[in-house]
Amino acid sequence: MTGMPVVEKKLGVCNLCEAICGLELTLTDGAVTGIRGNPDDPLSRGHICPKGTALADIHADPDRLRRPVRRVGDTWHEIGWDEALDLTADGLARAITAGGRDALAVYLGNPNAHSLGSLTHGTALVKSFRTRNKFSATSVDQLPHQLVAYLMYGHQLFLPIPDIDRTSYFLVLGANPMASNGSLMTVPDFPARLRELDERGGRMVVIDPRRTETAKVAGEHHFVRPGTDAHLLLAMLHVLYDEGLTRPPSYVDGLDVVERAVVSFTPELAEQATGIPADEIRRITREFAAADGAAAYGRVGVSTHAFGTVCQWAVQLLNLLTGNLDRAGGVCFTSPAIDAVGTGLIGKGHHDLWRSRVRGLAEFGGELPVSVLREEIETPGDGQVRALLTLAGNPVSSTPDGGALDRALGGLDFMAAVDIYVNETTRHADVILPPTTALERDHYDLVFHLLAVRNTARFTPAVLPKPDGAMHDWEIYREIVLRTQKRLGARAPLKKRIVQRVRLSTSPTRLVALLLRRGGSGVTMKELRAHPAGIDLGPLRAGQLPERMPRDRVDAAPELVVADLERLREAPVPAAGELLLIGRRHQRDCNSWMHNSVRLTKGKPRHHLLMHPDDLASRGLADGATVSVSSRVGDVQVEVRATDDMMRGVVSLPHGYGHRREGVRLERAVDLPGVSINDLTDAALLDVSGNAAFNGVPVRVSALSSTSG
Ligand SMILES: Nc1nc2c(c(=O)[nH]1)N[C@H]1C(S)=C(S)[C@@H](COP(=O)(O)OP(=O)(O)OC[C@H]3O[C@@H](n4cnc5c(=O)[nH]c(N)nc54)[C@H](O)[C@@H]3O)O[C@H]1N2
Ligand SMILES: Nc1nc2c(c(=O)[nH]1)N[C@H]1C(S)=C(S)[C@@H](COP(=O)(O)OP(=O)(O)OC[C@H]3O[C@@H](n4cnc5c(=O)[nH]c(N)nc54)[C@H](O)[C@@H]3O)O[C@H]1N2
Ligand code: SF4
Ligand SMILES: [Mo]
Repeated sequence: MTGMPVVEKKLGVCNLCEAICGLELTLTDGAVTGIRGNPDDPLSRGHICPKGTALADIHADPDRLRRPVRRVGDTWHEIGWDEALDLTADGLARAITAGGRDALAVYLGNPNAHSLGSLTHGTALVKSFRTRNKFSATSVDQLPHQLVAYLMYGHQLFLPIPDIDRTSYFLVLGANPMASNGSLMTVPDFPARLRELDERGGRMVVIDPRRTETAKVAGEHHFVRPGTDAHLLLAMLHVLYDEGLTRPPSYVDGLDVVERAVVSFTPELAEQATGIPADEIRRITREFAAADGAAAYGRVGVSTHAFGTVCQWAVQLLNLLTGNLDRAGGVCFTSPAIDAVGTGLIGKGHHDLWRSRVRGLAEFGGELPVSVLREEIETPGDGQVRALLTLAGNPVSSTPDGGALDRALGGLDFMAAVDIYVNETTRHADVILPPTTALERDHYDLVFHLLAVRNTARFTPAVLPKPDGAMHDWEIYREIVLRTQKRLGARAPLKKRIVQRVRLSTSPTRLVALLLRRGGSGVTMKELRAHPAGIDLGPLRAGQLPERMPRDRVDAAPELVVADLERLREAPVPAAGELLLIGRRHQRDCNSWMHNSVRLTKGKPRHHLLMHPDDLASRGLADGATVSVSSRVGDVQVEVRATDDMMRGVVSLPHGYGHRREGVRLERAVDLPGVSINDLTDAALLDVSGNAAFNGVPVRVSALSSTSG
């Protein structure tokens, strides 16, 4: 049949990172032939990055799973959904029956936060297992933020967001929004907002061991020795008290404790630890305090390090003590159309209700630190993990000492994965259940509106129809719950089971409509459908505290955090010859899983170990050489690139590389050069919250087949 191609335009949304950009897609005869940013989106205002365009590649990728697969030895066989779901339920139920509830571990990966269906149905799935061995990307990411918000404000996600559109002083520690587009700060068009900040006469100051893309466009950048930011932040608090610059609000307890705690953390001590001159620390503090609206913000660089919790606490205090909490141009709380925090949809959190079996690490919000997963699998005894279910996660690539976890997964009795690829982790599964992908499902963002720099709401119906014989993630989750429970014998009363079945069978979209009605913001599903680009609800609101707080008063001095200052005081300085390893993100990488896209991986390679020329020279190494990098737990060989963008004594590798493991079915990715940084990171290096300390890992770099450091 011949004829003119049918060309349509449809609005979509990118779910790859926290920026949640609005998209305009061109479909030609039903296939995606173009993607651009939607200029009418009130939050993203037309912004898009190269990954947004690559959304079409996921959909078209021949390596993406479209039917469930079952592994028999080393070969994969496509099977039907019924068989796959039964296999999964059989395997999970068998493990639970044999070893008890805790014999099953669950890992929820990053994309769960970006899928409406996972958010509405994933919690119910995980809860239904009642296992203590619940893990997620939280403990390799933002756990310190959640713990601090819980301890200080009374809710794990009651987090103030930088009011970047009105601030005049933006202090950024350990974040690279020019590449990442923001995190715990949904800020889709960061470059444009930064330009506006500059035009207002404002200033961005960046603290980072690497002169990053963000540092290069900042008014000021300071190198900092990895893992030492807590010293800088505490010295800033010290200066505030010392120079009488504090003006805290009245609804705060514990400030006397804070004042005493920071006395000994002088700028001079901070200079020794961080490498930033004491006078500079004093100047930055005075300028921050004097600014007409200042916002301090610390992200992955200061969350995933040994003092992540102290850092996030000190960031909160810096804002609070200078009167910038809940202030226009400071940091504010969002007012989303569905307030998942205020309505209790997301629980306030709890801490240390139980501990991990082997190492005795505390849970937070029902999750254990994923750094203990390997030992829980390998250590025999009551409660040993014998089966694993991963939901959109790739912990072999993304958690510390992934190499050891990789080996441990091979020894499980059973593993199932809800995932769209056979990758470093899922290659160990007995069965993989692939859900529909982002373009095929409805979306409303329950998480990232909550964390955005502007209040907006947007509902996006699926761009493409659900293919025949496909299942949405929430439908897969429902089936796993129901089928596993059936095998375990129905213990709950009939009425309860009926309620559960109805709840699990209610679609995410229907739930969003109900939540909107309950939310009282005035925004309805009907209105959202009539305005598919999104509805603007205005700038962040100031002056909402203490009324909106989860509890009456802020606790400025949680015991757990204050006690951790002792460990900071005693933290060792790097040994001679030792370098400190940090991570990095590139605008065209997406954690561990978008490397099968030609569009994102062509061009100049970017997997290198970055190192200062002096550090290369002192080891007799040449720019471009393949070097050996070793840590306490492992070693890798990788090409090195000399750059004075690195601080001396610090080296950097990107995470999410190194796909060359046997059995991975990602044709393009496995050919990509690079190694996994997490073959070097150490599951023993942790923050007090249990969060992984990826940054500041001591390593030695040497010529190949040489032992000198
Ligand atoms: N050294 C070091 N390690 C790090 C970091 C670092 O900075 N340095 N960053 C950490 C951070 S912040 C994070 S969030 C974690 C992320 O690490 P993970 O939580 O493991 O998540 P991803 O690496 O994004 O892997 C996503 C997985 O989901 C699958 N997937 C993609 N889309 C879908 C979908 O729609 N449905 C389903 N079911 N599956 C899907 C992919 O195939 C892949 O297996 O990594 C952490 N690891
Ligand atoms: N393009 C792209 N965007 C992403 C992602 C991606 O993989 N690719 N991942 C998404 C996810 S899951 C997340 S959580 C966010 C993360 O968002 P960001 O936190 O903005 O991301 P990073 O680029 O990891 O920034 C961490 C920075 O900390 C620095 N750093 C390392 N150690 C230290 C230290 O000890 N002190 C200080 N001060 N700095 C340090 C690093 O050099 C780096 O520049 O990005 C999201 N967006
Ligand atoms: S910044 Fe890029 S990856 Fe992130 S939501 Fe926007 S288009 Fe997607
Ligand atoms: Mo993350």
